[in-house]
Amino acid sequence: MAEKYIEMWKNLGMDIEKHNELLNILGQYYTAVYLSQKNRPKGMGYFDFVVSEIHGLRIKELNDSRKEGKKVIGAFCIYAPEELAYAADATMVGLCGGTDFSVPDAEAVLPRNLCPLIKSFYGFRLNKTCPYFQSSDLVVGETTCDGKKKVYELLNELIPTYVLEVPHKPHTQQGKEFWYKELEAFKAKLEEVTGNKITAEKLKESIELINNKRKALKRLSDLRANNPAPISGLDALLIYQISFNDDVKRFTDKVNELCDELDERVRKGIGVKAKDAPRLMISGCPMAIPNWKVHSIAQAAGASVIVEESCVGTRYFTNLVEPKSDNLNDLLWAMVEKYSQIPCACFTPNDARIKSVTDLAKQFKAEGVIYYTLQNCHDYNVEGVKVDRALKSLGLPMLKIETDYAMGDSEQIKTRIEAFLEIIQEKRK
Ligand code: BJ8
Repeated sequence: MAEKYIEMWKNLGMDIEKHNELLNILGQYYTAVYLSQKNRPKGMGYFDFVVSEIHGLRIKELNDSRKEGKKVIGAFCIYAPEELAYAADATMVGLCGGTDFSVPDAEAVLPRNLCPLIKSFYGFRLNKTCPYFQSSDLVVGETTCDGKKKVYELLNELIPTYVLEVPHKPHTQQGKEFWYKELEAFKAKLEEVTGNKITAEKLKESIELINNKRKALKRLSDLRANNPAPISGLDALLIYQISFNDDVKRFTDKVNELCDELDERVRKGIGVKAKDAPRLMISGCPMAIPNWKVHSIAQAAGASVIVEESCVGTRYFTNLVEPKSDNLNDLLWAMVEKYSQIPCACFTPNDARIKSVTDLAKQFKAEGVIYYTLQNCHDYNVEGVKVDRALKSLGLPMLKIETDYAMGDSEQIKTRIEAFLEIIQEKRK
């Protein structure tokens, strides 16, 4: 890929040498983790192609559209209201970092004991190896956890950063009214940046566009409840990750095509793991691309990963925006209702998440839950106490894994997951 896009990357101000280093590492990692899997659905071919062109063709598409006046908005959270961005005729892309490649650059500025997701994205902006960052006209942060909130102040020194204030009790009436005002303010910001007016008609269209994407992802997720699961956890995770960067309409069509193939697999009883493979749910912090660490270890240990209670997972697509009418006010209120149902651990109290974990465990017939928390993520780490209690009441074992993006603890995680799978096997007896 490198040669034909070098001019484009130079024009984006990227560090070409360092970026080549990154591409080499990612290419090898992807081949080892993904392309070595057996019995993958044919439909994964499209997503492999997207990954192979993730810094190439997709960036070219974004920059071609920028030449025609379309803006690119970068985001870090599923609370960033993408429907508004598309209604302003902009494109929204995910900027969360999922690799330790950029962490040392961030650590030259930031404290080391900070969440790796935050260090990773900030490092990417510093070292100029993320073409999505380099292509963004505006980035939108949000006041979820303290680490992100403070890093956005520093990020604003490097790229225009707009911060949405997210209510920490979003399900209350007061929280909803506050969020409505934030949506209005963000709408005005987008209109200013893009020069386009967000009309009711445009917003209705973009709500439908994004709802269709969420529906396709939910369809994919629901298919994994079958035994055997027709697609691996790794492949499903990859699709959820790509959902933040690919063209929305094309992506939705491709996910639905893949689901047609998976329907057929389910009818024929074709799976990627044996029917008696232990069924694991993963719950916790989001796994930004290319964070495939825990899934690949669990899969190699013999587990079938069947659902992710995560923002790169069910939290993103469980609810839709469902307006009561076509007027702008109702459309915005429908967005308020949808977004206030995302159970992020930053919120309090967050009983909806505990319920969601237990509901999903039942729906997917999970036999065990890996509670995944990134180092220094206090919100998910502490909330693990309540999740553990709720799972215990269902008689389900939970394994808590607190890790970062480095591979140094892989062996230790492997040993712990293998022991966990043995506990599940014992329970079956
Ligand atoms: S809605 S989960 S995407 S904030 S950055 S909280 S891992 S210490 S990402 Fe998130 Fe939105 Fe919530 Fe979802 Fe912890 Fe790290 Fe903070 Fe993180």
